[in-house]
Amino acid sequence: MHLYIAYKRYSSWSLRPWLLMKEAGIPFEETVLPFAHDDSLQRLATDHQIPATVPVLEHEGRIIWDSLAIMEHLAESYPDKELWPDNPVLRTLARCASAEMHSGFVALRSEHPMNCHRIHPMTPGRAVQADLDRLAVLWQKFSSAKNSSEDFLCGSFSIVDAMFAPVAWRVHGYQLSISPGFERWSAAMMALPAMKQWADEGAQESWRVDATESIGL
Ligand SMILES: N[C@@H](CCC(=O)N[C@@H](CS)C(=O)NCC(=O)O)C(=O)O
Repeated sequence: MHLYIAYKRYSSWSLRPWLLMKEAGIPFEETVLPFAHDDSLQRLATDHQIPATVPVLEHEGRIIWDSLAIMEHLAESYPDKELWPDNPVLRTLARCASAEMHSGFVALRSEHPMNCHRIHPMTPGRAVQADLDRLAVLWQKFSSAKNSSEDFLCGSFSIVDAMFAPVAWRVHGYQLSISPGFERWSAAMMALPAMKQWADEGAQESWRVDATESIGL
């Protein structure tokens, strides 16, 4: 099992399956492809005739090239890990919210790119505020549906938490405000050993992407 990712400082899509596999205890090897600094991602894409984006998972001779497809593949490959919640109501909600994250929250994702090592408070614009308001509604939906005092969205950590993990870094880095429920979730996420490991390893990287480092200046 081999996961290709990009910068731990910046690559939000890479973080999702990496965090899921670490937290689930699925062993894997990893390679960082710094696509803004060399052509290693382009070469991987050409070799496999896939888009030049990360994450990419290589597993048992198969190539899976999209974050959500990778996490679905892992859920299917490791049923005992319960990567989606067992409860069907929560599972439906988790799938819908994960798909919504995958295709939505465009303003939040584009105006506040993930940067795990920069604190730069910003006032959200109208479109970003609408995304933050939507997150508060989603968190309330999970809170009403789950029967657990645990702070992850479905009680125990699952794919939907991994899907929203970069939002925890964005809210932290740009000092955005969502809701008390979101803050409890975010604190639980930040306390995960794998989130700390990701940030620590990102801090060791020397690559910088100026466009991301200068957001809000
Ligand atoms: N929808 C894709 C998005 C992947 C994506 O956009 N990844 C970014 C890194 S976070 C990327 O590879 N960008 C390459 C580039 O901009 O050249 C997924 O979910 O995997």
